[in-house]
Amino acid sequence: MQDPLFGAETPAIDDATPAQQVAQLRDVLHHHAHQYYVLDAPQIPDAEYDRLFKQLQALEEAHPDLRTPDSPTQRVLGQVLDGFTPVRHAVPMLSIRTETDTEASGAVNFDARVRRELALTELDAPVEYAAELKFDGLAINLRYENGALVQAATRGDGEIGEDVTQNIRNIRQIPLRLKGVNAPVLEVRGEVYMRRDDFEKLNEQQREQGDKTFVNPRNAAAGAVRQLDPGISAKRPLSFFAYGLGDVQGWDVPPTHSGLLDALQSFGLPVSDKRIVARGADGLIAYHQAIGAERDQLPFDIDGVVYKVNQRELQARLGFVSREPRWAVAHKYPAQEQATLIEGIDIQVGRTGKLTPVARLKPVFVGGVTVTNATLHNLFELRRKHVRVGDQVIVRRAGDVIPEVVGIIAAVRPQYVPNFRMPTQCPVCSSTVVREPGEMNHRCSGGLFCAAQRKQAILHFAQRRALDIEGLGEKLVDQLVEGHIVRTLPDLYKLGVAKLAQLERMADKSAQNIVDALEKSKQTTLPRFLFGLGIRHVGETTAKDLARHFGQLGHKDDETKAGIMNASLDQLLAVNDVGPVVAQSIRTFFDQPHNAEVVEQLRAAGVTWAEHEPSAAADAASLPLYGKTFVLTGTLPTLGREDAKALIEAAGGKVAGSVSKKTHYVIAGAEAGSKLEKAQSLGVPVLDEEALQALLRDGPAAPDNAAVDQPA
Ligand code: 5U1
Repeated sequence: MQDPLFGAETPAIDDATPAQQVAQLRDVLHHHAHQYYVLDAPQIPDAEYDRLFKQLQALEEAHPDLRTPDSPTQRVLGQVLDGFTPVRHAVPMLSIRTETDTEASGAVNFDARVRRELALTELDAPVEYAAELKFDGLAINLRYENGALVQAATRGDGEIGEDVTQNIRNIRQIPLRLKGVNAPVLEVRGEVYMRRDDFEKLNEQQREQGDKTFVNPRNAAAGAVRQLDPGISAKRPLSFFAYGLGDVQGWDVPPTHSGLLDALQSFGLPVSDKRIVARGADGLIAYHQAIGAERDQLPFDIDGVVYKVNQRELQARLGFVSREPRWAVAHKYPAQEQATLIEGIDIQVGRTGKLTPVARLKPVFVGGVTVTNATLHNLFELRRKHVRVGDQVIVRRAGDVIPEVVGIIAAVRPQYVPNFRMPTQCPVCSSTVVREPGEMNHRCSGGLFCAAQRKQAILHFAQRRALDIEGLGEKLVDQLVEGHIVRTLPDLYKLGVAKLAQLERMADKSAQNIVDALEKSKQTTLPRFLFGLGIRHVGETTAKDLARHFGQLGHKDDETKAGIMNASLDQLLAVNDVGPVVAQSIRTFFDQPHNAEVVEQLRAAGVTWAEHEPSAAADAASLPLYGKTFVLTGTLPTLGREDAKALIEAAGGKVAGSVSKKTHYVIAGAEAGSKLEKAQSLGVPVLDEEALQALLRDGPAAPDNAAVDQPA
């Protein structure tokens, strides 16, 4: 029999007593939930997890006395409450001193204070700190007794919080049972938060259903935790990071904070891997700057970083002032929300004709940049937020997400201003504006007749992930469309140096570069081409799936393209992840004669894709990395992540987001994180960029990859 924890086979539990079977199934399910939700490295298919889960449910049904609160089956239960029960914290939940000086001096001041309090002189060594992220969420105390989660409470006023156990049980990342520790009492403190992508998805859903949207991930998370109906709470995707302790009985707390975080992680709790041990003010400054540079790319909001004196013994010497420890500080970053004034509301027309109301703002510095525009999404959203010209509003800019108006500061509304109305004609081409029944968005009906849609369509086609036409940016496209030089995509390939050189601020050399870039872009791949056409709902992944699927039917090159263009709805529905909406959108696109014509004209202009494009199964199988799965981690010396991914895929390989036993290679660069550790623990070969290049050139050396070096 395979190891029941790792094998996909059913554990051999049939001979065991029901109690043993239940215990074994729980262990297996806890293990796989941890792999999936915390480590992002699933080891068994979802269907297998579901099967084991149902097996456990059936056993518990037959033997109710074996049901315990820490069973994985007990997560999404609970009843609608009238209110939350107060909980007195065994150890008060303290707050943290905030350093609002967002410059390096903030770290210098903290270090100086710590040294002064500890009576250290210049001759003493730098103080050691544990540095971690300051998550923008809601603080929670998790109480484990004998290893099982028995209670979760909010911070409240620090002395008395609220019992939110049944909602917290819905957070899959939070273990119901700790691994390897059975202390009579172990309280873990940390932050419940919502990832940015989960927040965007949740708001998109709310918008589609005409429901109220959430202001920011923190409010959405706090609302979900304090939701009286656990059924509603369970639908709000929450995450958790542990960062400290409350009451502890019967466990030897490690002597350093960094050691404590490592221990919590080993118990199966999620702890952010963006933590370091830093020495002195210089170490803190470097950390603050490095995380600041990465902040926009993090999958969740942070409002700063936290520095803690690492040695607990020194923490004890430093003590507290009011409710804040002297040994910790939260060093802030510029706020991601600011108040400003709406000076006007403009309408932007997108690639698909969608009309988006955009607030013109009094410039405001938010999230590290000056923002002058912010989306209001659509008329319904705008109305729900009661936004009008002249209002003082809160603007949010976090991550790569476009800035948005999250709400008005109602108290400062000036005198009566009429409600905003959507135009009945497109502000760009004057075509009729329509809104289909049940749709929240207004659209221009002008299609490619509309210059705004044409501009966006060209920029989409030219972008790096599509035809990658270097130099064809917004300003040039504006000139080309407004000067009636380019009306359709194929017109791009009629551009010559002489024509381009006549444009404003266009030197001969630049014109030649554009022509060269256009020429180069003609050698593309079918997925890039399909994505570049801008078919509604066809992103990069769907474009790849389409190319692969129709390629597998035996078509080559033009035949594959024709196969897609002529596919019936049923044939399209047979493609991986293509549902009715996407299939209909593809059909509608190619049913329009002018779209089919654009494709033919692009082909006639010389746009082509390589014969060995991995769209045909036979071709794909002969590619050097066919059937190999890669995971990328860290920063490679010369290749960007997208470049490395494109090279691997062009050679027939696949790039996955997490490491599992099925991963063939992990490509690791500088500052590789937990994925590297995971690869090493599973014995997955780890390569650097040079080895990747060799692999791309020569393919795997031997069937068992024996020649691949494993870095120490
Ligand atoms: N990462 C982290 N966030 N945070 C918040 N650590 C941390 N520690 C805190 C708080 C309020 O308080 C302790 C220093 C008591």
